[in-house]
Amino acid sequence: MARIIRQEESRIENTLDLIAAENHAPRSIFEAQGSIFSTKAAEGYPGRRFHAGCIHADELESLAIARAKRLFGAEHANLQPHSGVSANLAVYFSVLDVGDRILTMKLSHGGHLSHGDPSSITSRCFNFKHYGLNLKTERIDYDEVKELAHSFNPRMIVAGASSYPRLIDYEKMAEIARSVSAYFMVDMAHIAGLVAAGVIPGPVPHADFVTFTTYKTLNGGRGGVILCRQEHAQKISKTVFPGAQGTPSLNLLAAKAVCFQLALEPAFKERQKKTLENAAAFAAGFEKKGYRTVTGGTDNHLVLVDLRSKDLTGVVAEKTLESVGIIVNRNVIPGDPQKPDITSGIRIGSPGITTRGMAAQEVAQIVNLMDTAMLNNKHQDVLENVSLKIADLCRRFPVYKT
Ligand code: DSN
Repeated sequence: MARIIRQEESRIENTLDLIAAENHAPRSIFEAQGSIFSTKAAEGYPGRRFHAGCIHADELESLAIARAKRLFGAEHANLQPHSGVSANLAVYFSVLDVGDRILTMKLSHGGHLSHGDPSSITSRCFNFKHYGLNLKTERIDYDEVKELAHSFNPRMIVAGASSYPRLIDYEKMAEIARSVSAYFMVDMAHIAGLVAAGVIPGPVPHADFVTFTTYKTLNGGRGGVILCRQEHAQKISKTVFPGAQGTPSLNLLAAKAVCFQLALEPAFKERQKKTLENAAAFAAGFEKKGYRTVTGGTDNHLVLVDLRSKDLTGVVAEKTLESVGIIVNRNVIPGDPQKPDITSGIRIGSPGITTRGMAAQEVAQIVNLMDTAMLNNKHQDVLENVSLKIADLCRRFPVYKT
């Protein structure tokens, strides 16, 4: 295991992470995650535990909750969900009955598996209908959402996406939900860091429930969070524990507390601004080289590049880029004729390289190198040359200084 861990450290230092769902957490996060709190049993909540010896666990969880509420201006926070999917399941089960109708964004247009994709267990518990993007504008079609809301009459409407490069109008979605007496939930996993920093509008004032994970733009470790209005607090608490989970992972809660404190500091806001700037630079760079980007740009941390103008597929691009030290994921684009394991696109995220300290100048260089590698995917000599340049960039911008 020691060898495997060292090799992973080396892979992280020596490759560029452009996966939109990832980031490079500071070592303080790992220290909290690997701390003595890793084994304490603590079923329940602060002051109401089913195990003794929770004096410090209670202090930890209370501090983490206070920081989460302050960071997002939320009335109530539950930090116990082990992951984003667990958080989403807990919200569904807190106020809905099995078989109830939920309206969400479809996975192939940028949604998430746990928003009722047929392959997800969520689809076996509830009756989902999906809204998509307008294929001309590639934006959420709020008129379609409204029409579906009125014909389907859902008990919950969900907004939030894994590969949507634009802002979501939460006010409009909340209004639609209200008009059919549905709960409104937002899954802001991807953009939680941008929202925490206030560099894009957030959903908390508009939604009954907001879920997210802490390891993406927010730059913490793995784990899920639920924010909600006070009126739903008790139902959420009961659904998470004892409903769906036993003892919380206190070490992950400790990491969440560290993550929220770091996100409250001014340097975090600056970095999130740069994350937006770098994503915009990726979009402009690819457009300039004759690639089409979905929606023609981005308002957040990610860019979806349509590779069809270059006769490439996502899978070829992903493998080629990995071979030169650039980590991206293939991604379906709206209306993609290719299957999800091939795809016509790649998704590019700016959080990882921004955390390394890179700016627009480096983004321009990375776009050049990506273009060269993808267009020369059968030319080993070209690929080797690109690899050397990526290795040099990684050396100049280390993830961990020590
Ligand atoms: N939701 C996945 C993604 O966006 O890649 C990761 O959690």
